[in-house]
This record gives sequence, structure tokens and C-alpha cells, in this order.
Amino acid sequence: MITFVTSNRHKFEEVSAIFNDAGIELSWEQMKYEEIQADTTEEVSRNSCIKLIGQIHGDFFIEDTGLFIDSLKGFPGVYSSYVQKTIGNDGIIRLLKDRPDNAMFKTVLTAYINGTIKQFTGILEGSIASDERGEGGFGYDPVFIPSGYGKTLSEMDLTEKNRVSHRFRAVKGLVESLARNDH
Ligand code: ITT
Repeated sequence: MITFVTSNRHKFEEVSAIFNDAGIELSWEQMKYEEIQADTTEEVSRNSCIKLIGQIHGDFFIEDTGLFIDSLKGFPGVYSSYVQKTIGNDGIIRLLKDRPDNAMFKTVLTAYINGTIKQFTGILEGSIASDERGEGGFGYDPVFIPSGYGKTLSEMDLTEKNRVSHRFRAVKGLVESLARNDH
């Protein structure tokens, strides 16, 4: 049994489906924790996890996700949450007008298991759509088209998103580690 600390219900639903398939018990601590700002997603994720030690009962993990757009030199990256709340998907589309649209999602999951910190990363390459499409998912999903797919993450259902996503790839690392009991 391990606890996922996140305020985001969509993240929990995606991760919960992966744990369910693996037959590992997952609990949800729905709280907004202090995100410790840093230059990389790895550091933000690690620092935020360390801050939570002593506040969460038993083994737990958090994850920090960012959208990195090549032609904007990786922006919004560690500012993804602020940018989503301010200029939003529409603002991203306008920023990208006439620029190449290659982008990636990166999820860095940091787990605190048996007193040890472990990180797992998942990347999804893709591009930014020229308009918002689809109803599913959350955040940047309506404007993100995974490489090799003709549709946005919002046009996929949860099962389909979970087959390709950055979050799935990071969580897979954790689930495999838990199954091997190698910590
Ligand atoms: P917690 O920190 O409580 O887990 P959050 O929603 O604040 O939840 P992040 O800081 O990791 O999570 O997210 C940064 C931004 O990226 C935020 O605006 C999210 O909506 C967006 N985001 C994260 N994962 C995403 C995904 O799989 N698809 C689309 N947008 C995503």
C-alpha cells in the first residue's frame, strides 16, 4: 500500500487505473502541497517530496509534470501550472503562431519508500495543435498531439491516454519497482 499525494483528481484517476491493473493498493491524499520552485522538474519534484516527509503516514509519492515546447526553449516547463492558469491553452497556441510546434510532456515522480527517495521519469513527445480539440483529460491535453497520433490527448479516453502517456511511463517504473520489492 502506497499513498499518492496530489490535489489533482485527474492525475489520481489515471494513476489509480495503472495500480489497479498491477494489483497494487493505492490510497489518495488529496492535498495541495507547497511546490518548491527550482530550474528543473527533477529538482521541483524531489524538493517537494522531501518537504512532505513526516507529514504523510507510510510510503508515499508525488509527481510533477511539465510541458516543454522546443521553439520556446522549453517554456513553460517548471512554470506549466502558472502558465495554464494565466494564458492557458489559447495563449500557448497564440505564442506558437508561425513557430515550430514540437513539444514534450515530462513527469518526474518522486517516491519515499522505506525511508529512501527514488525518482522515476516518463516522457511523451509530440506537438502542439493549432486549436483546442476534445473533451477528455485536463490541463494541456486539448492542445497536445502525441507523435504518431492524429489526435490530441483530450480526444483519447483514459485507457488510451494511459497507454502512451508521460505519467504512465513514470508510474510504470514505480509499479515495477514495487513489484520487485527492490527498495
Ligand atoms: P499536484 O501538484 O497537486 O499534483 P497540479 O495539477 O498542480 O497537481 P502539476 O504542477 O504537475 O500538477 O501540473 C503542472 C501543469 O501541467 C498543470 O497546469 C496541469 O494541469 C498540467 N498537466 C499536468 N499533467 C498533465 C497532463 O497529463 N496533461 C495535460 N496537462 C497536464
